[in-house]
Amino acid sequence: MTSEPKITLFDFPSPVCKPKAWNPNTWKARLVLNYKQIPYKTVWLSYLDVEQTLIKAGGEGKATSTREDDPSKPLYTLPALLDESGPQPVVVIDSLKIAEYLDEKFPERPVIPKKGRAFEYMFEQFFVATVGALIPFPILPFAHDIMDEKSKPYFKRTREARLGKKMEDFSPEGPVRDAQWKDLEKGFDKLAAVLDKNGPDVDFVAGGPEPTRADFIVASYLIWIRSVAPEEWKKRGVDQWANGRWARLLKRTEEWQAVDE
Ligand SMILES: N[C@@H](CCC(=O)N[C@@H](CS)C(=O)NCC(=O)O)C(=O)O
Repeated sequence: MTSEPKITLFDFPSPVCKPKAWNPNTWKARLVLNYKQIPYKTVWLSYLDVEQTLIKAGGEGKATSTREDDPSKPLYTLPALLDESGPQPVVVIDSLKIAEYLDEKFPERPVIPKKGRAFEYMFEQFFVATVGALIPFPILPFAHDIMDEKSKPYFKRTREARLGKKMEDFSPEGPVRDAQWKDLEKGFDKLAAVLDKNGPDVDFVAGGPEPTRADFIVASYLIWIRSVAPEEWKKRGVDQWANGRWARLLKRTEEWQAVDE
């Protein structure tokens, strides 16, 4: 008889996507758990239930950011992890903190290696500046459409406030959307140009045979885009971008993309 896993990952479900995990931030944690072969279960939450669930689990005071509409209030975000293996439950919020916690607790198959650690930390900022910043306008409307019904009005309102536009105007079909996707391709090309410095046939950012968290960051955003906007993914030929580098990364990380649904 196998016992219930002691580790829980909190994630956002999609009633439409297969698998139902779609969010890039939570994928960053899921890929790490899967890669490290740590038994865990998923608890699926609506955006509206994140705060009360994490507080109830023992995460009060651990929010890592503040609400945009009221910076005096904490903003509880996913991914979050609950570890009930010890005498006291431990709640960890934030994908980087989760990776650090898991590497500490399960040192095998580290995702933030001891060597080149500074570069590993720098990579996320480079990724956000080069690629991440170009994603919200073309992708958020698709993300909105595939998420659970209860989350939709909250997501729409908060993302419209963040980006200063009605969601209908984020990515109107035609020249505006076409230009956004071209820019996104160029951003990914800039990333590919840097990764090419590792030499031909090297798929992973740190240059070794095993992935690190940096690869899981890139893979998480690719999984996000492909799962919420599959038609656009095909139409824009993302599989062919950067000589197939991104399609290759998705293939190479496929074994860690399992979702317990
Ligand atoms: N730096 C955090 C970012 C997490 C994050 O922003 N999560 C979003 C997912 S879209 C969230 O949970 N937002 C809650 C909300 O908007 O209320 C991480 O890497 O975990």
